[in-house]
Amino acid sequence: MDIAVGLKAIEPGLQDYYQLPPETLDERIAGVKAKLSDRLLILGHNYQRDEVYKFADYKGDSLKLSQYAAQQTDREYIVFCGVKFMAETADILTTSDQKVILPDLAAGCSMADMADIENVETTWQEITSLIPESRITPITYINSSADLKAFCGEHGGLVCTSTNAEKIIRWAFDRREKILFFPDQHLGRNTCRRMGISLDEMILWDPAQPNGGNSAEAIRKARVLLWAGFCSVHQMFQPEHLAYFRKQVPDIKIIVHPECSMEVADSADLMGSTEYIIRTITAAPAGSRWAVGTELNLVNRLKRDNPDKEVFFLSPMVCMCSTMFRIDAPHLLWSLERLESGSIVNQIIVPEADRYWAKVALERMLELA
Ligand code: CIZ
Ligand code: SF4
Repeated sequence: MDIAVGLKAIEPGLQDYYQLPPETLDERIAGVKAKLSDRLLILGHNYQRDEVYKFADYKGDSLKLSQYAAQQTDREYIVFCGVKFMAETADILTTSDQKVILPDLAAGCSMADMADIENVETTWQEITSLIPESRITPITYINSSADLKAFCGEHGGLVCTSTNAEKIIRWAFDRREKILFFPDQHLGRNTCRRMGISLDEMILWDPAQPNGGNSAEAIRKARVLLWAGFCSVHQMFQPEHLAYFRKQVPDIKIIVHPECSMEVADSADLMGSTEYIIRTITAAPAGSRWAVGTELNLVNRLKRDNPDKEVFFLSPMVCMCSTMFRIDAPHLLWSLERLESGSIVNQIIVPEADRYWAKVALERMLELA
């Protein structure tokens, strides 16, 4: 915590909030929420720390949160306890009078940063010099910046989340025979394999190399072009961790997120988004045993909420998303009290140039979801 305090002292006035005891932070957050009442909506992603998650009016994965944000046309302020691409999505889907606030602007996503518009445009030129654009659909995981969503919208593509990736990929294959999937290779590969697409129909696209490191023939032949991005949190889960639980815990069921590697996903019993993981464990019979491969805050919450089951974290390492972790009670209170005093801090505004097509890409997804 002390390291975090040191890093966070840069915002004017924020440092004082780190001197407050947890009870005071709680009381004051609850106080501002009561005062701003219906003008305010706090959204909380499943990976958030409990100290802020407990104040969220609505909780869930990025799909649920974006659908909900789109319906709340009467809330003036939407404070997003999550990461930047989620706040951008909320800004795109809400009206121009509504303000979306990210309590700490450093809450990004290292996976989202693995694809940027210059690289994606270069990639697209390389691909479409070999294949007509009418034969390939760009799909971006929601974990991506707004300009990449706009790119997909403009080129006949769309957004997906871990909850709906299969549906979205099916939609794309109904229209065109190939997909370019970014930034997460694992979600793309794991989902396509479950749809019966074999590994030899997929190529990995390394944007640092000409033609992604592939021959022209391989590009012409592939059905699925997977951007070489990954989540550093989920890639920490290893097949040995699954082997350990299978050996040590009788009747263990292993459930993992599709951002895990193919080797991990293949050895697991079940794979799905955070909402799927929560639903599955909540509905599981008392006494059942689960090892879960996703972000640690969520797994700890599952343990607490399911005392009649045994829930284990799948790795001996601490697989915590350090950017999700940045939204803490001092930042939440700081941004709320600024709002209360009439000044908006850390507003997320998607540039007009990206807004239209990013919204098209998101709405295509939301219609299918
Ligand atoms: O879609 C999301 O919210 C993320 C990033 C993970 C998940 O599976 O919920
Ligand atoms: Fe990004 Fe991974 Fe963190 Fe999710 S867990 S926000 S993909 S870095």
